[in-house]
Amino acid sequence: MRGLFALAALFVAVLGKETFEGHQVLRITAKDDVQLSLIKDLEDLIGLELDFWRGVTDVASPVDVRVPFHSLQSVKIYLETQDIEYSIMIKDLQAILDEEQKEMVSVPRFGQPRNTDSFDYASYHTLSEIYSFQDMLVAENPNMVSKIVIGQSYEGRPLNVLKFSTGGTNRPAIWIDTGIHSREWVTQASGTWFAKKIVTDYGRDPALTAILDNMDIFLEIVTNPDGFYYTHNTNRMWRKTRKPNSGSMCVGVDPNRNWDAGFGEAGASSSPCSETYRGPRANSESEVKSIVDFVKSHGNIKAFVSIHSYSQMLLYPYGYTRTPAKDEAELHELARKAITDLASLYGTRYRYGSIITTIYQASGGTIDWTYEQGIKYSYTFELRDTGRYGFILPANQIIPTAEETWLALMAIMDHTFKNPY
Ligand code: 0X9
Ligand code: ZN
Repeated sequence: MRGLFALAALFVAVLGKETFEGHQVLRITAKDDVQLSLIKDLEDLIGLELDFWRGVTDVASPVDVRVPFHSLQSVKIYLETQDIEYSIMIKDLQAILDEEQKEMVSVPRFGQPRNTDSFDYASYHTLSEIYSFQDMLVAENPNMVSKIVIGQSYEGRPLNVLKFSTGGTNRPAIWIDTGIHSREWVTQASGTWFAKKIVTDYGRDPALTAILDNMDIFLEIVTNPDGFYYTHNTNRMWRKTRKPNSGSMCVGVDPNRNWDAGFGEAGASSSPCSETYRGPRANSESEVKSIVDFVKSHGNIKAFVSIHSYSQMLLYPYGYTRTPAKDEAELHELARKAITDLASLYGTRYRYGSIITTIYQASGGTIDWTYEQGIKYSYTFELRDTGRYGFILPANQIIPTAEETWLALMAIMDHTFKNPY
């Protein structure tokens, strides 16, 4: 069995892209704690090569799992024998990936866009396209936008952050990042749209104008560039960083388990082959450490928003502990306002609350660390959808997703601006 996987990996290395022919995404619903732990047992069966898109939590929340073709029969028989309910969310993953690829190449492009007005916001883009988008935006708006390189990825790519500023020195600031999990493509696409929205709305939207006259905004669109490059060229389903793990054939660390907040506690894996591998130590990933250094040296960040997909949730700390955040009441109320604004556009419904009570226990997560650094308005989004397409959200949902999310971001930024601390 092992040899077979190694051979398959070698094939991919030589021939290019991994395919997901016959892979299905199953939604599994436990009806009691016994069934829940039976589902949990599946996580440890490495040979099945399961990929949990939505992890095992409690009886109330279903589990979404990508099952490779070679494991489908065993998994289905296992579930059926234990009388565990499941449905098929995605019948053939490769079919929707083919659709995604077709959209990326079929959209008429008149060569590369020459400016950010002709950039196609309704399509997914490669790493180099997003990098050149960032440079165009800076060139077009030299008085407002600059590019800061906060570090390098493991493979040596620049970690670019766009700074939106109308002046001042070390003004109070808002941080937004997208794409820390590389396969969550709607997040990098939304980040690109947000960047354009900020320069367009400044001077037009009074609320944003007031914010930018007093605060800076930092936006890291491609927070995990190695992973993102890999999703385009080798494995669309890649989530982690691309740093090799010593003593293991498995590559990468979950950059949302690598932060120094509850690091190593329950809610992350110590196994390098796991999708939620926490890494050898906190901040072992330069993609994480670079943000940590930036946040510390800046010292005046007042809101920190880390954007993921999917599930449609707006979450605040904590993820690693059930102890409520000391600002829980205010964070909860602001989340309610933000998701109400979000829903006003297309009716998209979000759940909200602390990470541990709303999604699942996750240790070493970004916003637990930022909150413990004293950044009160620490939030994380899980954008569209709720599982119909999961991480493969069709490109025609990019703009609606970005538009509605922007309303929630504005609510958070506006509150931060009006409630200095
Ligand atoms: O498991 C995670 O890291 C998050 N879900 S995802 O599907 N995007 O991987 C949930 C953890 C909650 N924290 C954040 N959303 N940051
Ligand atoms: Zn994520």
